[in-house]
Amino acid sequence: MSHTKYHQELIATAKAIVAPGKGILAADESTGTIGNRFQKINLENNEPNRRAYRDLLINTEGDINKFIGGVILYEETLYQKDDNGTPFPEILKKKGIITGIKVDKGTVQIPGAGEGETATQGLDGLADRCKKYYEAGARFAKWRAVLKIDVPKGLPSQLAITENAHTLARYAAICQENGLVPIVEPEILMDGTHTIEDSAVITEKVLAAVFKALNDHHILLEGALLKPNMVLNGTTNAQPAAPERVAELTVRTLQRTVPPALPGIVFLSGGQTELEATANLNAMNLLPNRPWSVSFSYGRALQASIIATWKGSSDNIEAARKVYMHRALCNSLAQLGKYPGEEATATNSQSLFVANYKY
Ligand code: 5MM
Repeated sequence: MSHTKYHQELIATAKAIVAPGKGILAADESTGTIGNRFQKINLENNEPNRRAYRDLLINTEGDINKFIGGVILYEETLYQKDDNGTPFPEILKKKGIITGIKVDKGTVQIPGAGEGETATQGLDGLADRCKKYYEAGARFAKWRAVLKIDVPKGLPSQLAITENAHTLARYAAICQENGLVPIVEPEILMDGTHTIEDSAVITEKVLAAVFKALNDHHILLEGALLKPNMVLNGTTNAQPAAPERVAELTVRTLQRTVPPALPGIVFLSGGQTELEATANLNAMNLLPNRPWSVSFSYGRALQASIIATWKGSSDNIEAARKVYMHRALCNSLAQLGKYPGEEATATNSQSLFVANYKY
């Protein structure tokens, strides 16, 4: 990229987020999405409850900053404060955790494309919003594009791939111009009857298009991160593939498409269980030829058991924080290829581990 005044800062920020043992907590659920999560614990989706939940995560003490390099927030959370009146980004900064912000405005059907094929909105006014978010303490951003696989119908269509690659690149350029490291998230949904081999072919095609667009738009790869899906069996195809197979096909796909200039690949979990997401990440980090940090940016796979433990009650905050610490530690070890399983992790760290807990 031609040189924005943030050139060196972007490179340093991207590198710090994915430093050894670190990944990202994606806590940027929009109001509707967090409502779906709260519904599972019968909790009303209102501003005080959303603030209380984000406070639980952000005000977790101790070693959390050794495992979590960045937290992605939703706009509402970026401007909220804890009970002492300290803005959330300031709390994260004190802990050495970098604040991120979701900047997309959701998806809409692409007219003329396949059924359910979407474009992501939010480019209008994005530069101004990035400037405001930077002032509020954000140093990286996230934009989610969504693609779906339907092999008999030929989806994703070329139109959906081209549109989403282009929009991701436009978003990334605007972020870098304004000091935010862009996380580029082309999520190919795991729903469907496709095989893991189909997923590999399509993920390779999509990532190749995304990196061509990033190059066309002069993106500074050293100051950006990729948030892809893992290569998996479709959810209605079969049982989940073994971690070794997921790792083999996912790492092969990345080797074929992602330049070594990119500092980090931070996977989304996409509906995998917490344990699957950790085991698959660990298996990838046991393979050779990974020029990038291979890490996590999990939403559901970090938070499902935290929310289930919290249940919306202040009595459960400490227990929920221990669950957060445990999952973050497991994923941190997986990022290093040193995850020994749930129980051994808990024993070694004396962290809270609920035997037979159903993740
Ligand atoms: C945490 O959820 C993020 C925002 O979702 P909505 O736009 O639907 O509110 C989402 O982009 C998330 O960061 C990624 O999908 C990864 O989360 P998962 O749960 O797949 O790890």
